[in-house]
Amino acid sequence: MIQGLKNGTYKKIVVLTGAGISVSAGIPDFRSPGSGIYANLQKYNLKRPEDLFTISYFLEKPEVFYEFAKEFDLDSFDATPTHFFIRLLQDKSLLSMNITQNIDNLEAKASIQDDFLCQAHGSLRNAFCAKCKKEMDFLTFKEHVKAGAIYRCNAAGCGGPVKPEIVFFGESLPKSFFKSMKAVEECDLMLVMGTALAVSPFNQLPFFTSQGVHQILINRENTNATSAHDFEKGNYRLFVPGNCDDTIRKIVSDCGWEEEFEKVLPEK
Ligand code: CNA
Repeated sequence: MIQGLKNGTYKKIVVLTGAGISVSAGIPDFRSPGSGIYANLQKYNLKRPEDLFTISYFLEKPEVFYEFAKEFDLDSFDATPTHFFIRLLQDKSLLSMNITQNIDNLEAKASIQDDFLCQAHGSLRNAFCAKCKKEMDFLTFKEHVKAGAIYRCNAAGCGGPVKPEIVFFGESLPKSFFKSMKAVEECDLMLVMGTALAVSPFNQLPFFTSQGVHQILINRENTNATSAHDFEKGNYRLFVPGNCDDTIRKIVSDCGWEEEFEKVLPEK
């Protein structure tokens, strides 16, 4: 399959990404044992780690998410070599769509254009009232987070807590996610990187490619919680274990793209 990248077999590549591709930037993922966010939430006394990102819990106790958000200034992180590899695919007109679960906006820092990007779980660009959905001022939301104060909706009679435009458990995905299905159906290669494929409906996307389309999982672990997600099964799937930045550098070298890759990487 890697050979197919080199010899130009694949021209409509869909790249599915998750929190693992931003780990080398310094942003923890959810589920990595020990270092993941879910393993480090003891102080919040949650019944389930997912509660922190669940809409019903947020409406009841917004202060917990606000306290958590105060610890993370996602503006301060830089895109990783893996993000820049996706940008290289874009520059080579091989990228059909990068569908990401990430909300950190590192794609923009790697100059991946909005036309080639679907942020399936939203992003940290806008803020909305969690109750009446009124758009609120994002900078004011950030200021409140910094100050440890809950920003409340100013619509008459509402007063709901304001949250960033990231999709919480229990909320619908943006329309752009469903639009991106066309790219999935038409792709000739699916690259899946840095995700446990544990969140539905995103984790259903690999089932919507045409029959026999090659799919490569680049991840520290196989996503084999269900056999349907096992990338070591089926002769059109390949699991490449390891850190995605390392695998990306190997692919770049195997394809002879080192010079082009160095050009898109930021200067050290
Ligand atoms: P996850 O469930 O935490 O899974 C991450 C996967 O990446 C795991 O299988 C890890 O083994 C793997 N992994 C970790 N580091 C690396 C690495 N360097 N190289 C290769 N693989 C690695 O996260 P998912 O993205 O699968 O779950 C979806 C959630 C996570 C979405 O709703 C996101 O919004 C949410 N999330 C996003 C961010 C972010 O935007 N950076 C951070 C944390 C969580």
